Amino acid sequence: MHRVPSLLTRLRPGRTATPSLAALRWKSAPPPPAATSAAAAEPFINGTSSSYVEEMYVQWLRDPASVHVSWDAYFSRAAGGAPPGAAYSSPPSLATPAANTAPVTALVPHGAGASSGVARAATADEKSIQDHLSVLGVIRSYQIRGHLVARLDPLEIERKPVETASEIVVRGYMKSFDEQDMDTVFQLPSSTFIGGSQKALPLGEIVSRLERAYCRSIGVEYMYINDLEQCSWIRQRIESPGILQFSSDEKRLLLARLARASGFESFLARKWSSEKRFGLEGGEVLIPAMKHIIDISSAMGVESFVMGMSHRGRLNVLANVCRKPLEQIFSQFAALEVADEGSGDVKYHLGTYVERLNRLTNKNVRMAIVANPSHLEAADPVVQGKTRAEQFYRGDNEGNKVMSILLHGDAAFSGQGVVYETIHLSDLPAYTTHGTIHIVVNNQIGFTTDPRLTRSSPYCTDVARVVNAPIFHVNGDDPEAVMHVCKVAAEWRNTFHKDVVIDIVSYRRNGHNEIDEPMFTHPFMYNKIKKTPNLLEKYSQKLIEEGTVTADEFKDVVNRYEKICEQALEASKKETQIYNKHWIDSPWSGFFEGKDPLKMSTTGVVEETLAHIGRRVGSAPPNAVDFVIHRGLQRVLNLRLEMVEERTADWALAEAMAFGSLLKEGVHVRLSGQDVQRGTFSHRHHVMHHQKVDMATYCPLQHLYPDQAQYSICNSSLSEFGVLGFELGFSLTNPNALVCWEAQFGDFCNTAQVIIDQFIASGQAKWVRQSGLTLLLPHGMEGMGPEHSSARLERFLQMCSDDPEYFPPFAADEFAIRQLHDSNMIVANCSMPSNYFHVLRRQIYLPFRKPLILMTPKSLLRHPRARSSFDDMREGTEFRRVLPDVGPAAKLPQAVRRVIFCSGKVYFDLEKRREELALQEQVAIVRLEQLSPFPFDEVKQQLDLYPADADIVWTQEEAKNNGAWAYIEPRFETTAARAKVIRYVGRSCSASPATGSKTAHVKELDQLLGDSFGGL
Ligand SMILES: Cc1ncc(C[n+]2csc(CCOP(=O)(O)OP(=O)(O)O)c2C)c(N)n1
Ligand SMILES: [Mg+2]
Repeated sequence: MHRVPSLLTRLRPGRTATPSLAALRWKSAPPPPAATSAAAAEPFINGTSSSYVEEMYVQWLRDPASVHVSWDAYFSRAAGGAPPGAAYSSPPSLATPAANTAPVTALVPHGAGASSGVARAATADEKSIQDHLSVLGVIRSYQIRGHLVARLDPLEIERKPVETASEIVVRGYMKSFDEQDMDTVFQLPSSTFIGGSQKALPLGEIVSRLERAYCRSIGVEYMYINDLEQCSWIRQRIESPGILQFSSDEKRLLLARLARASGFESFLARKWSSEKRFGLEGGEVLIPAMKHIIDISSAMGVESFVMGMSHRGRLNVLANVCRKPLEQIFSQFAALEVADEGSGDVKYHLGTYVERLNRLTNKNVRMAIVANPSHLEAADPVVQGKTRAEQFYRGDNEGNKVMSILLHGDAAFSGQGVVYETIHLSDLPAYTTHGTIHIVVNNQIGFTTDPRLTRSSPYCTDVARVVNAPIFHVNGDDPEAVMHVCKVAAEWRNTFHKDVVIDIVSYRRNGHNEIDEPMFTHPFMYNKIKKTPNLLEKYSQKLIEEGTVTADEFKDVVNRYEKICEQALEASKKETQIYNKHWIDSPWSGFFEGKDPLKMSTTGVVEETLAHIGRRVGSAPPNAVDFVIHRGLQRVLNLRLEMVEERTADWALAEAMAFGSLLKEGVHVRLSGQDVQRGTFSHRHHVMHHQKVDMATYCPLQHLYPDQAQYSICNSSLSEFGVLGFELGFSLTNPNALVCWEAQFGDFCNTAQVIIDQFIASGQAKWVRQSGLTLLLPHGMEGMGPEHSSARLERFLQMCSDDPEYFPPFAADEFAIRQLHDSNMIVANCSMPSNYFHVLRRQIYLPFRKPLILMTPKSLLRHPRARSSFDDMREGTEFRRVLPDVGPAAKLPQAVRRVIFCSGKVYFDLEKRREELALQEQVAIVRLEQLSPFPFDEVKQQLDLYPADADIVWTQEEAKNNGAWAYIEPRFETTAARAKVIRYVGRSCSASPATGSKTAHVKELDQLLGDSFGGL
């Protein structure tokens, strides 16, 4: 016989006044009764109860016998046309109740006069309906609010008193019940699975099953999910009786995995007691959790796992999830010389890649942990991009073979905006990875700060609610509960291909790192922690007590792992060097082999290819008659065809030719960013839109050649950090792809600064990881105000690693490629479409990969002089790092009195002014198209060409403290081997990148152009 939970008994207050049934006003007879507004206005027919009525109605429609007789009576009468209110008259007499089933009449209080039969029956019916509604309310309350009082905290610091807990969950719903009602059997609605095969349960049993499902070690948030099937799917896996039963084998495996997780940390603690390792102690259950997810996903067909995580527990994950050789991990603790390239990184940031057999599924799995900087959560979008790329190149369109797992700290998950930016990519067609499993190692602290001071949201995981991800909070000291939610999460991902979050509530046994004192700031918490036995101790005790393992067996497991660690340590001591390449997270097998790192062919293409691509991107879709295109677009297309006829290309056409020719050569091209399909400046138009049919589009670059590679042109979410990180990740997977990210305006890239600083500029040096990611950053002072003007060229240049005081002694024919090889990234500011064409193609032709940062034009897109002849893009042509003067000055260099060096759009302003001043013979203008690595050799040729006493000037349109000036000045001095070789002409230093006044802009430009030619 069921026992009523005492807390509920204590809670039950005086009964609230029940509304009179006669007062119910139905505007019309059902179906469906609950939908009517008058009914909804009734005190208990609203919200939850109205959906209950609807549910009862649906059930009744299917099978009248399946609902309570009172509902049957009501629906039958209502359906038979009973007038409003009348449908609620007394129900038919009830059948003999089943054992333990209280008939509705039994609920009528003693003393109700027998003579007032109708009134008595009406009262009974009223109570019955009220009770049913309350039961439904209770069930829904547990489903929605049960997590609020679940016993999630292993330290039990925040545990709520029993009474408060119940108030929080069931609120008023239990108030209508008496002690004796607890034995009353209630029909279970189809929105719960607590009955298992039983359709009805006593109220007390209903409550205790709900408590078991929702208020123990698992607190699940899912009722906000809009998809009913998904809600129901979760309910089934949380509520069904017996779901938390584990076999003896499963428990033993779990214990063995826990033993390894704990053993690893205690081994490191013993051997390197004063070394930082950001141990997992307190959250060791993470290891079996991850392994369980991998086992289950592997069984369901996943072959490759791309993972991202921060410092916490990283070494343990490497050792026990990835099974990275322990020797390699241990040798990171020794002060050994690095034997290969790169400046390396601390051991808890390094990436890894392993392929191994999953013992449980007997299938091979590949696991990569992406290298990451200290910047918490910054690797999230990188992991997603890498995952998506793997899926893309495998043709895994639903994520059945490749999946991502992201690990988070509680403080970082709630604090870092990139988490939101990443999660918001999860359902976008060009960015989805078909579901990520997020695991939060929620140790309830961030460095020294309490969650009460680090977030405003109730949970650290609330950000995931925006994408309707279910969130499983689980007590980390209940390892079986953790395994259960891992299983559900893995199955969820496999079923719905959507994100899911596991929040493992745990604690951090030590300080932030092992040499940090936590008692300074958290005396209360840490006194508790000191008294809390570790999980391995607790769980092994439990299994020994229940007879699943013997004490000796357990000891044996622990000792065996200890021995493995000892042996690995001995082996690691024999190592004399460490290799950064052992920690590559994205190996490109086959890419470098057989390649001469200093050889590269030219990047021009045959004219027929240029013309073909030009004609394709200049034409309407093949079925143009049916496909109505915008008139303005038609003009753009016509212009493109004209240019093809004239054998010229503007910026957009040259870009299409670069992309198209690579596609022809089998190179996947992906361009991603905000509004890239049309282009911020309405110049690209890679996707044409049917003007009469919604979503009917045509992308000519996808239809150039029958056997071409795929072209991905992806309008992104309005995020820079998330999307740039994603594209960086994408670029890591396949070196034979041109992956470009375009900023709407160049300066917006500063919201993605972490990706630029921590990954793009320094990724190869730290992690031996190359990337050919290309950034297109619209840049130029055009009177558009302080924002929208500067892509912050100076910042990129400042991060370039070429030495300003070192003129590389490379042979002339190898100078350019050697410099590129040794650089950390390339920064270019092209002034001609042909050079843009070549620099894009060069990204693929290089025998290695380097990030390319391109300042791209705005007004230049349509500048009549910014057009290139096909001759500059044909076979044999290539990217030109410097564009020398080709006019009268170059023809008679001895007569030149001034040489103006510049870069980008200002060239056209200078050229025009020179023409106006008729100074073509006196002034040479030289363009630096590639700023970094600095073309020392070609600049030297230019300096040598002109008279030694010629005035050498650098003109830029950016303010003096911005732009390329600070970068080029010392390099000119190195080139000329003398100080003050070049003088600055341009705007003064400025705090703001550009003026907000158009007039001031024009004046400033006039002034700098005047100064450029002044004194001649
Ligand atoms: C973006 C960023 N800001 C600040 C830090 C400094 N920092 C390192 S760890 C840490 C606390 C992280 O707390 P949490 O995310 O809960 O992870 P835990 O260390 O508790 O596992 C902070 C603030 C950082 N690494 N990254
Ligand atoms: Mg934390």
